[in-house]
Amino acid sequence: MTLIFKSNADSWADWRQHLNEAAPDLACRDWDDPGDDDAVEFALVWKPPFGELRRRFKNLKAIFSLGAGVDHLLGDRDLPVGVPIVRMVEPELTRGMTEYVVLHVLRYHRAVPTLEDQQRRGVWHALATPTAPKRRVGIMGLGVIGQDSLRVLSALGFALSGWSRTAKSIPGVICHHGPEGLSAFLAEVEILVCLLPYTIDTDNILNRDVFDRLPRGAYLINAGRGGLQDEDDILAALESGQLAGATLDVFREEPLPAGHAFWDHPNVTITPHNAGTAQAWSGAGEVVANIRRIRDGAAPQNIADPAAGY
Ligand code: NDP
Ligand code: OXD
Repeated sequence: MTLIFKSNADSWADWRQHLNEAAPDLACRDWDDPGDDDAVEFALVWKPPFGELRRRFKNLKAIFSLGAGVDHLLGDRDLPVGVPIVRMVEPELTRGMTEYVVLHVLRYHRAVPTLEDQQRRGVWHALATPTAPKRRVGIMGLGVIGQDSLRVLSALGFALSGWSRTAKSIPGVICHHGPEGLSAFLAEVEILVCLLPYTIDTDNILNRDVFDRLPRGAYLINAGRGGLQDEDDILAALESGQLAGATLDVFREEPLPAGHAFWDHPNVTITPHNAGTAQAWSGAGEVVANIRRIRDGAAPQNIADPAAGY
């Protein structure tokens, strides 16, 4: 059994160590190492060059994404045919995403940007801030990460809404779904958190039309994908005051180009696509468990659906 690894964003040494510990019988090799490509049955990858998986590895049994999102794979028109693509679902990636969501929700909820501005200007002014039950947070995307974020926000007492593609029922959360449910979802949301995958249906979904349906002065947090956001519309909504602030982890072009208007916008917080990262010490076991399922003739867990795009 051989696994090939490819990523410019994850540590090969780390993953190799933890894969070896979890499966001593699994030979692991880096994409650029010499070896027999026909022996490779599994690929663990982040943004492999388009066309290469199919061209090089004729005997693949599964492609494991190093990220929860699989848009970096499904965008490849020349993928191996009939090989399952497995999303990265591992507890520490989920935990990191939840940490990010809670951090930035609380930051807006407690008006930290305004307090920091006051400090810079030497102003002592005790802002009145409501407590969590009087603040409605809305999450777009009620999958693994959206639901874990809701769990922690719920423990903090926030009023919660959610939006997904198919209908959901989550205790303590007002759930909406589909394009027909979007307006009702947005109407009351003061802090909008986007945790959607990037698909044909979600392309540019964070646009003026959506911002206009939020209460005036709402906040946006996007940790899904850059392709979900219309960046000119975000700037216009910030300019008009329809959005009071935006925290963005993902961008249409990454790294965010020098000179982009987001860089020094006073109401934009930028993080460099590091909201959550799969941890080798935790994720390797998940990958190996799926490899064992495949070896036992079962289907791996967390297969992406190419038709749905996630
Ligand atoms: P899941 O596949 O578990 O959940 C996706 C959710 O999005 C589901 O609730 C799904 O609806 C919903 N959805 C998909 N398409 C639509 C649509 N057209 N309209 C409404 N809802 C839709 O994904 P995860 O929670 O694991 O991850 C979500 C995304 O987070 C990833 O795809 C990735 O882009 C991003 N991410 C970003 C990271 C970062 O560091 N910035 C790190 C990790 C992930 P339904 O429930 O009905 O299927
Ligand atoms: C992911 C990511 O999808 O890191 O996991 O963006």
